[in-house]
Amino acid sequence: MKKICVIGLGYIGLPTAGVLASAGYNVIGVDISERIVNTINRGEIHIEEPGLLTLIKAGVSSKQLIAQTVPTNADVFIIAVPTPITEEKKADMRYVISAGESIVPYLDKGNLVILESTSPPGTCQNLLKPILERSGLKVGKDIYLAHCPERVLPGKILHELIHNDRIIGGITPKCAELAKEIYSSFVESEIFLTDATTAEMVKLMENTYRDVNIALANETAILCEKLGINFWEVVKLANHHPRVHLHLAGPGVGGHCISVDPWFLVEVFPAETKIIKTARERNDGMPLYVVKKIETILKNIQTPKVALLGLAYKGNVDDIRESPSLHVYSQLLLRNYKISVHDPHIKHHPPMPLDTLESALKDADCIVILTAHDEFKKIEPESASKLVRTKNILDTHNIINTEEWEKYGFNINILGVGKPQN
Ligand code: SAJ
Repeated sequence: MKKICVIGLGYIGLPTAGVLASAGYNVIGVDISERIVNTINRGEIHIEEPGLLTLIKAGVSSKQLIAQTVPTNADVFIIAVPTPITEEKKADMRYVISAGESIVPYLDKGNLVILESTSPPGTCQNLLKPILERSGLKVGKDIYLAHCPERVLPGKILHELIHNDRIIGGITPKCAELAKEIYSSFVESEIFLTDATTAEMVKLMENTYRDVNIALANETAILCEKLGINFWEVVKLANHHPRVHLHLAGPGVGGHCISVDPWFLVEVFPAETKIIKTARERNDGMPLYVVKKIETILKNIQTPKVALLGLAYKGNVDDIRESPSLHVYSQLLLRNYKISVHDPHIKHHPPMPLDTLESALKDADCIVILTAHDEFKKIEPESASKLVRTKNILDTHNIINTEEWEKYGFNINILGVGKPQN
């Protein structure tokens, strides 16, 4: 069976290494972090994802999966490293470059290299191919290069890895065919082949589609507040139309994908990306919009304490990358509020102190739900009412039972719900 080296053992690399190991490949997982490598070799994991622990435990105990800090010779190299953005909103390709460079000494005739990391259009052709060819081997002739963008949803990664359709773009058709052989070992749905730049663009447009639609939802929520009507009712009713799918408003767009990927297009085509850029700015402005709402709620309270519920960027995950909660937190700090933060999915996040639910709510003047964790839907308004100092709640995801909270005397504020105008 072929040997596969997976470079980068994060949210995508680790589950991919796990499913490849369970498909029978000899998988070498490579990560620059010794802590991560040691964790995996103990049969443990460093991220929260349903089903992942069992998968990795099985891979490690059957010796199909071994982690190490440096690459090694293999038949296939899969690069799954982060592609963040810089302060200037440019794609930071340092990790892709160093991953590419790190495998050059191990490349051999017939090897296949697959880039999974989401990347600006042209990355395989113009960035990775020249790096790999430093080995003296020609892409498309001696070695093969394809882009197979990951498209899985955190929280559902294992299911989606197996059941989502995959797009594979090769530098040449043969590159794509060879990559398909690998993914066919675990993908149960369709695999579509194309060229590398098209695959890069497909991935970027999927997330841009979502970002633009979320921006539209956030803008609609703001309009509804001004109109004194309920955004959530507007969405429900509009979505009865067969060709309309309004998205949901929230405190902003987080995660390593949707809030990042559209910038890759803006960077390459600054003059043409008008809608994409405006949408990005609308979503990036939402944390401040939420902070302004908190300010209004607390305007008559001396030295107010705000209880922020949810640090993760979305419900039921422990991922805080680009989380709108971090922006809300730092904006509140600037305003000298007392702040407590509770997130049942995150144990610690230095230097920010995390509280238990009880200590977060204790003496709070406003509870702010920032993440749609299931746990927050179950908070008892009765016990909350006994802990807080002032009974204010702001729900940015419309997840609470407003009648119940009202019953216990709370002043209810829901993002997107305006006060009726007479
Ligand atoms: N959000 C809204 N309103 C919505 C939907 C989402 O405000 O109607 C917010 C969420 O709260 C969150 C952010 O958007 O902050 C993104 O969450 P998400 O669940 O929509 O997406 P991600 O970033 O976790 O994963 C996305 C997925 N892409 C698409 O759905 C098109 C996933 O399939 C990709 O693999 C992933 O990006 C990626 O890696 O690119």
